[in-house]
Amino acid sequence: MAMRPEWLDDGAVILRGHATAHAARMIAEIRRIACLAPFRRMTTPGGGVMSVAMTCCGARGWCSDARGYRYVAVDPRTGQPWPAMPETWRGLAITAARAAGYDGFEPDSCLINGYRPGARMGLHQDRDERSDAPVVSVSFGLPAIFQWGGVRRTDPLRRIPLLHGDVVIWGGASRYVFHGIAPLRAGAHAVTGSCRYNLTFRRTL
Ligand code: MD3
Ligand code: FE
Repeated sequence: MAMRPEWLDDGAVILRGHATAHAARMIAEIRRIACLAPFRRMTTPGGGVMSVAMTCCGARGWCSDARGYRYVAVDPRTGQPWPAMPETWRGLAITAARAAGYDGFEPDSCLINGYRPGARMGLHQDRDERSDAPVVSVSFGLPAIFQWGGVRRTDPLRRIPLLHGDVVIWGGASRYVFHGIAPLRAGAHAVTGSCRYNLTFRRTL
């Protein structure tokens, strides 16, 4: 697989289209995972309901409810452990991290976000992981506008399109930047239909 890393910013690297060849298989695996751990829209501590639907695989999964945000080993919705992370997913995340200069990445969790038209993710930092290892993100389906700020909420935002197959590695100085996803525009994608998926590989401990 050809990899042409583009440096986005300190610590942030994008591999455009790196996952495209794996899309059909990975989307089938997302659907299989969702049979065991269904996509659900979580409640936030503020009492809202997220517009993005989520599920997880791996040793721990992210969850949000009235009590706050945390990683848990058992899916609160099913009472079962999260489905295993497919070995090929883990390999892709480790290889992408290495290409970005992060050797030894050992993801133990993958958060799977499902976006329908209109779904968005407000500006936030990812701070629920105990490790400061990088986060590797993989996008499939409809394009999204990624909003990328700085370490202060009020820092100016850049907008970068994330397209089907794009892989981004966020580490070092980029690990705790504020970021979000603008409301998804309606469309039809050949592989996912009217949907966008984003996978984020994380080290939670
Ligand atoms: C930069 N997901 O799940 S992926 C998230 O497309 C999340 O669903 C978005 O933000 C999505 O937390 C954006 C890009 C991304 C993911 C995690 C990051 C960028 C990041 C963590 C730290 C810094
Ligand atoms: Fe995030």
